[in-house]
Amino acid sequence: MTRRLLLVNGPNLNLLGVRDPAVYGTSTLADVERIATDAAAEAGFEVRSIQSNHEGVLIDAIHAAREDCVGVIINPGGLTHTSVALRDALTGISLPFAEVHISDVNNREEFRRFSYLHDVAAVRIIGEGVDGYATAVARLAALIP
Ligand code: CA2
Repeated sequence: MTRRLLLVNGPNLNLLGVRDPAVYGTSTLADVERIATDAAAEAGFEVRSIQSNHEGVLIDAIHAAREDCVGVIINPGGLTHTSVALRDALTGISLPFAEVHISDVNNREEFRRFSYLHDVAAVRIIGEGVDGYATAVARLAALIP
């Protein structure tokens, strides 16, 4: 049976490639999902993708991953900096997860420097653009026996 990773993209990431190319580049969410899926296939995994602008929908998808996934790759968008609930969902399912940020959150506004996931993520990839999703998949896959 192919092992599965859940790819989670949070609020506003549906706008990728549509607005703000100077910060986030020109790739779309579909491109991101393909990059992650291809990297996962290289490592022998398949990917289920979800993007939502609603915190509860993201939390439900993370809970469901407990049933049939072996790890999670997540770009929580702005929820990175605000959401204890998302942190609790991710720690609650006891699966290793990778936190991805397309932009260099350490060199933008001060409020983007703090992440509620920073001390519980197995892998953190920051500021590599959309290729960071491939790095995150490879690094996470390497941790999964
Ligand atoms: O750099 C990242 O990947 C972020 O997680 C993206 C979030 C931002 O709130 C985080 O601080 C860093 C924003 C999601 C994308 O928002 C867009 C808005 C307009 C156009 C394209 C994307």
